[in-house]
Amino acid sequence: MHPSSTSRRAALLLLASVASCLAAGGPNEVLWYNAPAARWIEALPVGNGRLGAMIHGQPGKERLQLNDVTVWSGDPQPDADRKDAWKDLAEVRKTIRDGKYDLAEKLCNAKLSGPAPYENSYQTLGDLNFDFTLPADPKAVSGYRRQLDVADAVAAVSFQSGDTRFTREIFSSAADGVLVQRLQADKKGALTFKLNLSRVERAKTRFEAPDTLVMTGDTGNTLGYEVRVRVLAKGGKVAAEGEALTVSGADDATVLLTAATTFVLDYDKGYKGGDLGVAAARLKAASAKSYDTLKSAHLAEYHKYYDRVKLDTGSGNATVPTDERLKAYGEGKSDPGFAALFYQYGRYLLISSSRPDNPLPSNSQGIWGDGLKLPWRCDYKSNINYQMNYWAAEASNLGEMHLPMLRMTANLVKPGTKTAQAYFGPTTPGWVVGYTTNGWSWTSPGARLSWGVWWGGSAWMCQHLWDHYAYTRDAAYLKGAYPVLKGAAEFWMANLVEGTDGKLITSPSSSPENNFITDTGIKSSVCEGATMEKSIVWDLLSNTAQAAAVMGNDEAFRKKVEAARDRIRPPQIGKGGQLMEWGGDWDLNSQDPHHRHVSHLFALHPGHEIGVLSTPALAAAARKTLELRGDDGTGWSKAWKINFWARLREGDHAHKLLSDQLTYTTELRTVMSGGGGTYPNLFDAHPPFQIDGNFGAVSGINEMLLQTQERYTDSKAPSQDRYVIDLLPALPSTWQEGSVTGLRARGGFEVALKWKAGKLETATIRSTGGTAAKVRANGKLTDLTLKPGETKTLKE
Ligand code: FUC
Repeated sequence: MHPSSTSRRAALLLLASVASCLAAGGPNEVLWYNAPAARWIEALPVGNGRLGAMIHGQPGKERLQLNDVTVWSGDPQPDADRKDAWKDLAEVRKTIRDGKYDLAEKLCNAKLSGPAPYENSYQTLGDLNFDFTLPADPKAVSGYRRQLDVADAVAAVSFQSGDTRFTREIFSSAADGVLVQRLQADKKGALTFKLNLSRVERAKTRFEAPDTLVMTGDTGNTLGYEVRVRVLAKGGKVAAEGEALTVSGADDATVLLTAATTFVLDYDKGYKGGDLGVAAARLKAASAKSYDTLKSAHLAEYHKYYDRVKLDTGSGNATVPTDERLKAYGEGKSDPGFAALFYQYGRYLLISSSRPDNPLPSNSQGIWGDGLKLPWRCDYKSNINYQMNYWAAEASNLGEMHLPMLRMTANLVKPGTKTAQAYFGPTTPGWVVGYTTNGWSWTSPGARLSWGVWWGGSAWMCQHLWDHYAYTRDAAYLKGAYPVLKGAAEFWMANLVEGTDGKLITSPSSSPENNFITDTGIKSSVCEGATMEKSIVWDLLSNTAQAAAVMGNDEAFRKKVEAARDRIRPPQIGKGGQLMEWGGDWDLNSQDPHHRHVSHLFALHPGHEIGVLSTPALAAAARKTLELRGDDGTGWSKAWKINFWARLREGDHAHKLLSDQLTYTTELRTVMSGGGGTYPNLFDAHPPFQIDGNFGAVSGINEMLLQTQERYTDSKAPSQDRYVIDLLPALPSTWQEGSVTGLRARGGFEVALKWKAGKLETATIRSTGGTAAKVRANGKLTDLTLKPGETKTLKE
């Protein structure tokens, strides 16, 4: 029977009032749904950087899937390099120089690859399972709402069962190191449930007290973990029954969960030594605080980061549930506000998976992996994915969230030194990392081409080390980071080879995961002078030289670095007008012209060697390449293309890619081309779930609104790095009116912008340490000088 219109109205009013009392965020800061998550890709993530949970919001049997960023299987593999591989390097290089690319590929696979199995994976920490006794059949609940308020980092579930309304609120607090869930009902004594902790393997549970369950276990020889959960109930009874903790007839209950592992990010200690006692200490401390106290501390800590950026891209279709909103968006419904939600959700995900003191950075599923063997081991693939995770960190005013990535990069120096010497010779200076790394600081190459033998990882990671300085101007930080940059630069200065044109290139060199066919029909994935590695090395040497100039105490080295950089073969334009991917002009022969990697455009983004205004011919070639590659791809591939088109100053095309990415999908199978899309919980789909696409899209939106990669020399301070602050370089025409506050610019500035009728109206620039810049607004370039802390407003 249909409910009468008055009772339907009453139900809607109730829902609206529940919604408004639950949500503090604006309409474009809340993900909400009117049904529980039936699948993991519908569940909502919370995290305090390290400790995460996926919330399904099932009324009857709820599963909180748990994660800790350090839970890696297996053990470190310090001897995964091929011993004495360097002895074969000269032969491989000669084979390539002789044009025997197919043979060179075989040689690389046999002699320069990684011999060790690469099997360790990031893993789930386990599950916290609830079995609720409700007044009515759990399938027959009404007034259901499930939401994630990204402005507060609080998830909530609310529904009516029989005559009782139940509400749950969950957050993962960095302030207290605890996952907190409050369960409430609007009738006294209505809370009756059982809970237990479980993990698919290698776990034991025990009761510490009738209200406290403990799960301990390991993932191999190296990593041990401990999870503790305690229920603090008002009224009713709490008891231990078999494996489960039972609560009967409570008025209100708070469930606290803590975790600890033995992981420490320390190569010399073998990644062991973390104190499992932290879980008990945190649980005890949190148990002594009220729910309200825990929540206020969480809100204060989270708001400190989240509130720095506000984005308004226009009104939105926020009155429909988020999964329907996503579908409608894909079907073409105008919803400019949706971009702001996706943007702020991405910032939320970064804060929630990469707090400043995280022992490891956000991995390819952030911290939210469900299973023991996750896609691509859920590692830190350094041929795009690892770096993309952090593209948005600085510009989105979350520079501290970058720190775990910067620390892990520095920790790769020791193993990367061994790898450098094994593959490039015992006297080779510096350190190197290839296509990937993992929780155990893997630096070795992979088993074979077209992915495993590529050496651009470390130099690309170093771009992040430099950028943290470029945005923050933190001189003490730069002093610590400089030796890491210098080591990466020294490695490459010793290992660039002279091409037949006398220019410096890398060899053997590949272009991540792609291959080529020469004009004579040789198919291979290895040549000399492929574009990406040399563009990355150009970037590394530029940044290292600039770092040396700023520090002012390594002049002789700075000069050598600049001289080497200036000898690197510049990007080449091929016969199709495209930017050449390979050492030869073979792009047009490709059997896979729409390949998802667009590695050879590194110099356009995230590099700065190519720019529309600084190198128009190369930028036109990059544009041609993007046309040839097309807009298809995987999630991260589309996200990268948003950034590329923004750098080309074509906001509408950038926005088209963003819209393509915001296409509803539930595909879980691995799709390598023609994929992409967004899951109902707004996680990016490669498919499968890969969080790089979320972060890459945030970066793409930053690049539409503000670009600061263009450098210039300041005659008054030639040793300083100076940048052009480019306002609204790629504003899409659908965002006619809007504003943003709190974006960060290289050189030490914070920028707020307002635009109307697609044109900049005002820009407010505050110095966060920077004193000079050039500002480009509506095509005009002007000089800006500010004192530290000073603000100027520019009106058009
Ligand atoms: C690289 C990409 C894949 C995937 C994997 C994690 O190998 O080519 O598409 O993103 O990393």
